[in-house]
Amino acid sequence: MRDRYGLTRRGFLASAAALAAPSFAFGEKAPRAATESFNPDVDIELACRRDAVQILSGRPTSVWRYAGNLLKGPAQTLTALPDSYLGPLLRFTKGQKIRIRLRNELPEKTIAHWHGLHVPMDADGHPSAAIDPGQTYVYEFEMRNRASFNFYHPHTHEATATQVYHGLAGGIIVEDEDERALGLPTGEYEIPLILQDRSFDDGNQFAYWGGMHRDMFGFYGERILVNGRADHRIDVASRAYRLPILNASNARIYKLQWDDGTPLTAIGVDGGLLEKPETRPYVMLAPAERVDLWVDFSGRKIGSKLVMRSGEFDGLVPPMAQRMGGGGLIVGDDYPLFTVTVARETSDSPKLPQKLAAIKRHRPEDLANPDDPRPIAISMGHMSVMLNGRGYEHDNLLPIERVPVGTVQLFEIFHDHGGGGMRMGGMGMGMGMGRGMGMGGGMGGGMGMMGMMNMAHPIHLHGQPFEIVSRTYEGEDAEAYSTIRDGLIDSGLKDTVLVAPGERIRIAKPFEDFKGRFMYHCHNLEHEDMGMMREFSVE
Ligand SMILES: [Cu+2]
Repeated sequence: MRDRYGLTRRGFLASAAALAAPSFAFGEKAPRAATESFNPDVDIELACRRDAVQILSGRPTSVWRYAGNLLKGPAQTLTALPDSYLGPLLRFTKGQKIRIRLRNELPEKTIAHWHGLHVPMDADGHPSAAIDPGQTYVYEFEMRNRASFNFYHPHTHEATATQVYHGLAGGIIVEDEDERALGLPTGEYEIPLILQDRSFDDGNQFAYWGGMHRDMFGFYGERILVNGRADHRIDVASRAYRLPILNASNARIYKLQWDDGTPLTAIGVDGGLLEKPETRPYVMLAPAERVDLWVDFSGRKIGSKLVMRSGEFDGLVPPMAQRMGGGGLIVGDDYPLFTVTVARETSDSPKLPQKLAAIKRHRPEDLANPDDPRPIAISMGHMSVMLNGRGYEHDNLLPIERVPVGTVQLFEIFHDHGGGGMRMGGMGMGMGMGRGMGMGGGMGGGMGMMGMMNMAHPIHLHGQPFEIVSRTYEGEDAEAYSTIRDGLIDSGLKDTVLVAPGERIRIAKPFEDFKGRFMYHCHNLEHEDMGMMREFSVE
């Protein structure tokens, strides 16, 4: 085990020896090439390469990054973020045929995943598709998603966390006609914000500290970076803005709130617009989750400032993990994220639409298994994190991981403190296991090792977004839960859901259009690399 993880950790150090060692037993095959019959509306080259950027004063920081080049398509397809290591903002339109040529100029294998997009398996960045240095992988797909804010990042087996950490990440905006018709703020009035945390060593280089604790609980950095910038500031006019926000941190969970107590108005989440705006005192944002905020600065004085903070919360991360990373920025404490200054006056502000979108809800009769949910059981043990009692293994499916194409499946995601690999394996994980597996008690405080290991996990399913059918709290620490509960937005379409200790969540997830292998995993990237990842075979 250690050797396997050790290989990955050395990877960023770019040793030729690491390259020579077989990293995983996938069959060698040529990377996917462009197909002549596919006539793209948009053709992009995306190189993964080393670079250096000025983040702090003094020495520049060495990074890995996506560098984009538009070969064909509208000029707005690629927007570079100024002075940032983050990849260009990709802007697509529903219905577009898209080709992306991913070129690996890094010293180790990589593959990119378009988080949130509903694409065929060979365009999804399955870990088995990872390409060697010098190779190019060609993705070709049609944009089926509705308007939404998505996330691209590596999905390299056992190296996702380090590759994202060193800079490989970017945002994807999908537009469609329904959303355009609403007249929401666009152009300079739409500001995507990508939140990450990083630690720096004395030489201004990214430090990936923490060893075994980091792998077990996730990496927590000491500085907040927004769009790759430290101490991020935004100048705005006195009018309404749209702020799509993505948490691209490896593990850190944010509780977004304005410093003056102004409530937050959410208009969208992972899978696009909500049916109507929702106002909350704060919004929880776990890794890979998105929230689309409507913020109206009308009536605010020129020169006035508003600070987005991450507010105090309890119960999501074990105390021993909260203080990791040198202690600069404790998870669940209150700290600033970015500052907005009202810099100029304007009177042409749009009005917030009271109806945003229609979301198709699945009725019980639409579900293939309304009375027998497929389990996604979360468990943590000593130096292991598992889903359904197993770690990651390509091509070794549990019966519940075989899904008929064209169906909508009910899942139940829960913390399984009673389950070790043996027990779950021994029970065979048959189709009828949805119930009775969760060990209802001991969810909240827990005891001993299991209590210490009790933490929240952002669970992500690839492919089409899902609907949250129910979220119930069965834990024993209602006080801790009350510090996050009002910030969970379950009304929209999601692809990642935060599962807090003590929670049991049911989701309805469609598997339409594409057969093949699609991942489900924890989006705490250290957990993902530790094996908290499985795959569905859609067949
Ligand atoms: Cu996790």
